[in-house]
Amino acid sequence: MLKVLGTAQSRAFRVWWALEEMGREYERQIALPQSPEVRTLNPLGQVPVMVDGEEVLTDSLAILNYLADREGALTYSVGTPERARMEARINFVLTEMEAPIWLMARHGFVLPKDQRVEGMRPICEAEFARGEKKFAALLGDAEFLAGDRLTLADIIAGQVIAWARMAKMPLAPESAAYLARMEARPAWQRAGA
Ligand SMILES: N[C@@H](CCC(=O)N[C@@H](CS)C(=O)NCC(=O)O)C(=O)O
Repeated sequence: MLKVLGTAQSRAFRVWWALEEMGREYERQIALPQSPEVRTLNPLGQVPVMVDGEEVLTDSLAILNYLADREGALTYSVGTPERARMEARINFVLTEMEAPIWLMARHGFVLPKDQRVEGMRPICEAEFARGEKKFAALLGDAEFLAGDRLTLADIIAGQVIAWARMAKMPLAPESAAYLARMEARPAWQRAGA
């Protein structure tokens, strides 16, 4: 059976959520970044790590693409404009929304104390707010971020906005409403249970 290592607060959640949406059976192994069991599988020590039989896969986006392409779910066919548009939105979320939150987290609690830089929070909050404005413009009145159904773009955006709320960032109304829609999905709830 597929096994995915990580924690609910980590990027492993997005893989668990996608697997729940796909209705795939899998095993969750709670494992902290840089723990011995993670380092054995991933020299970077990062989660998520997915073990699929003999194969060990790392990086949340690589894992999500692998699963979605294999299952023909939560994505569009390779070589179509819909796929390119979905990937553009994923890249946008990762670079303009996830990156500032992750930078803030790194300097807030991830890095060893002597490597943290003071004063990152206001910079990262402002960058995230800029990203949120663009997110609201991309989303418009749509329910989902890339097309008329849930895709990997939502799987990533949903978790990133949930991280922002966890970090007590003030959410724009559009992001808050979008997050509420994602959190109401039974698969999200199962993934976080
Ligand atoms: N690009 C990677 C980043 C993975 C990553 O940084 N994971 C975090 C947890 S969410 C981690 O393990 N950090 C520990 C470290 O970088 O040492 C992905 O999307 O999976």
